[in-house]
Amino acid sequence: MSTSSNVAPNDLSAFWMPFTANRQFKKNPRMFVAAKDMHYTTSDGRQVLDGTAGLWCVNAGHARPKIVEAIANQAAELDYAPAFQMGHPKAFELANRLVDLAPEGLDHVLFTNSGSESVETALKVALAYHRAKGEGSRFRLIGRERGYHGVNFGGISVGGIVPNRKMFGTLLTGVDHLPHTHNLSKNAFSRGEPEHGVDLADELERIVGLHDASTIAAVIVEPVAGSTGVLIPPPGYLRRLREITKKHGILLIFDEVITGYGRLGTPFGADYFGVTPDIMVTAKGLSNGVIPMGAVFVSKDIHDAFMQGPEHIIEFFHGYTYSGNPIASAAALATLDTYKEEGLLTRGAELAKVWEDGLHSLKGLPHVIDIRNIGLVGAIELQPIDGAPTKRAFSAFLKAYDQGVLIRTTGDIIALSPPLIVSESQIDQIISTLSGILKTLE
Ligand code: PXG
Repeated sequence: MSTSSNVAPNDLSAFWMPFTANRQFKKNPRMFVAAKDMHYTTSDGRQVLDGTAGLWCVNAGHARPKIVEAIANQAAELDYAPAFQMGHPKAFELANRLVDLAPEGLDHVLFTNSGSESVETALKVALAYHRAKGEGSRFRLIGRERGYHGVNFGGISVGGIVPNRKMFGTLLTGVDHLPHTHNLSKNAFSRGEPEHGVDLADELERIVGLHDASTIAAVIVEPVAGSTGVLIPPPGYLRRLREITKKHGILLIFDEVITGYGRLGTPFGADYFGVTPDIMVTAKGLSNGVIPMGAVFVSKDIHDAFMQGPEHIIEFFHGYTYSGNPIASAAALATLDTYKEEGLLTRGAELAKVWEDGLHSLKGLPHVIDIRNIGLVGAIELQPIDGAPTKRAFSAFLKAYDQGVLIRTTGDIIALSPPLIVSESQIDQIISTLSGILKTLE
């Protein structure tokens, strides 16, 4: 059957694709034309199992009926309402639902359209909060090496991605970085949280000692660093960051763009690790990846610090044309319904053991130098080819795609994060496909 959607376009040059090897892709394009539940359909009619939930976002699986219906209905009923000085009911309903779901104390929500925008929003809230409290000398932001916080200037400044630091000029000033916690020589092949490295949290004390607490506004970390290859913190590490930040009046921001909405087998990473930040950054799984949306949770203390002065004054000079957009709000509400009805926000915990055993069965295969897992996230780190880093993992990606499984690679690390509806037999399929591929890699 030929429909307009499964005919490949004949000129791919105009679209400059994001984070893609454009010239290579356009010589040999890989196109999806449809998706349902755990599978994509390619333009040549093949089924591909989604081992990555899109880009870590389609947590409830593809084309889920409630979400599809909610979007269609909302588009017909109220397609857009101005976001500034006007409201519509679903944004308020969504904020209430999110606050109920979030760790206790995170009582207010600002809406954005992406993880990157959520990060910028969180950093700006942090800076403006201290100013509102009369501590405007707190201007410094502390991130972490190998942290990924999206692509905007604040996010790439606090992030620890080398190409970003190399390519885009001076970035924000007044930023420092914690060391990352990845340590293959001590922690390779750990199951779940790795044993060594909790002391790396004490580096924050060193940074505070260097700059003085009175200059530091916030620390931002991903509870589990996703994009740079699934770097899992050692037990007690995040708790220690919480203690140190609290002691010095520094805000702690968790970037939960990946760890939010069930990825670790709990609603949020904060729940998994039993540590509540002052600000929690989310996106992706909030709307199941279907419509761009992000949400930034803040504590009552932060919110209330802004609610002063004359009532006609705008309290926080920030927001987007599409903050809390009606269709995105409807999609997110239907996503939360789907998560709840199917128990998806905790399903990762039920599957974690099967997932872990499957992944670690790949130990000993050629080039595999580490395997990591937590919740429904996994990573297989490969020894890079001498002089050609990333090539080995990318060739695994291409082979997996040909064999009907979508994986992600970052550097020479294979990252896996299937939708939370994945079945045990689909986990087997991911593992057995990878097993076959790892045996044949150059
Ligand atoms: N923070 C974190 C922790 C992220 O993982 C962002 C912010 C930015 O979100 P947006 O929506 O602006 O892209 C992210 C995004 C990958 C991959 O394969 C990861 C992301 C995006 C695309 C691919 O690792 N993370």
